[in-house]
Amino acid sequence: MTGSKIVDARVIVSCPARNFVTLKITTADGLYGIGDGTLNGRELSVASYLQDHVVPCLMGRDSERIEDTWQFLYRGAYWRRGPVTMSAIAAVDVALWDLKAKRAGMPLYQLLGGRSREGALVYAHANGHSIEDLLASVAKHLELGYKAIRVQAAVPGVPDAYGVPHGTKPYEPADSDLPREETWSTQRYLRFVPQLMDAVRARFGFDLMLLHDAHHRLTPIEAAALGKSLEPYSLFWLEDATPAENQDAFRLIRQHTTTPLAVGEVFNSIFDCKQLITEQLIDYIRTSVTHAGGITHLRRIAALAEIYGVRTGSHGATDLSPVCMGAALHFDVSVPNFGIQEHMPHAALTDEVFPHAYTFVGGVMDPGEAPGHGVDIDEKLAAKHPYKRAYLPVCRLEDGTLHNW
Ligand code: KDG
Ligand code: MG
Repeated sequence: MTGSKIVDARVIVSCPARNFVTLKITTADGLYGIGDGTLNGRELSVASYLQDHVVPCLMGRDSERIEDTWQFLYRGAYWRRGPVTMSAIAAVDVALWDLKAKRAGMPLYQLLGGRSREGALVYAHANGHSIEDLLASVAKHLELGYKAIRVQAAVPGVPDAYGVPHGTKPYEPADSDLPREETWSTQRYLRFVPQLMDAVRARFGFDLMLLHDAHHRLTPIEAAALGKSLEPYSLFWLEDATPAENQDAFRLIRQHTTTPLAVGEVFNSIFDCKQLITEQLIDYIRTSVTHAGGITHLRRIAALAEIYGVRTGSHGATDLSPVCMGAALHFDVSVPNFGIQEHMPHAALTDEVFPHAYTFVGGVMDPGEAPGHGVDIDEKLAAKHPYKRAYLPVCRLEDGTLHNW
């Protein structure tokens, strides 16, 4: 093990256009691997978890022992699961997979069993302040080559619909120094979404794969009604119809609609989706490399999902760094039950700080052939962009209630 012994592990917190937590692990022979531990709005908690509690345990360990290190960090801590813990474990896990693949001189997907497909189908975000605005955004994304598009538009009479940009700025949900409070009307939303889908299908037809995100804002029966009302528009999926702490809720939604269901961007372990998968209550599981314990744990979730005909559709918003995107694409091209990958392009400055081998062509992304996961970090440039506190918004119903779903 001499060469593969871990001799350094550094946590790099930076804000090139948005906050990211990156872990860089170096071995005795001078190789290094990189992992993402970004948890939107709670970045410093993961940084501390890594710095104060994980890094000391990594020194002197054999970087080749990925599975044992995962088990050591997960079971050994006594306190299992949770987004902070699992994002920290993911940062280590992805850095170790990166190192192993670099040491083997192979792109990571080769270590995961090789390609199951030539590229990963991705979906883009089209947003609008109105239906017309949204249609223009869909047209723009079709021109860019996307075959699958998520559509969200401002709901008339609702001042701040989540998933829609403020003013002319690119969409970024964590946009304020303290949480901004938004007001939400489920009734207006439920009336509006079928009109929105109708306009999209009327303009662009049915070849386009169409997705929509309800952002956990509905009760089970409201979600069932939405799924039913969207059936004529043949969605690729309806995402996060309800929060899924209560996995039973999806049984009710499922009984009422054939609209395909996706959920899981906030899940961090296989136990969050075990019932959803084994009872075939969903069609796509959205767990990501970073928030669900790295490649090692995401492979377990995908393997369980495969048996039950559930496909993967990993979260890929900009708060997951290019390191996560790189690792996700290696996972996507290798896993047999891949469905789709979310693609929200990063800002130019983010891409500069994280040079990467992955590419987008014709609606599909490719992880590239560089050894490892193919994503690096320019630490000098990252250091010029220090952390800035930023929160996701908080949503209230019109009567002021915060937790009615
Ligand atoms: O951190 C939260 C964002 O990643 C989330 O709001 C984006 O819902 C989202 C999505 O589907 O990308
Ligand atoms: Mg979402």
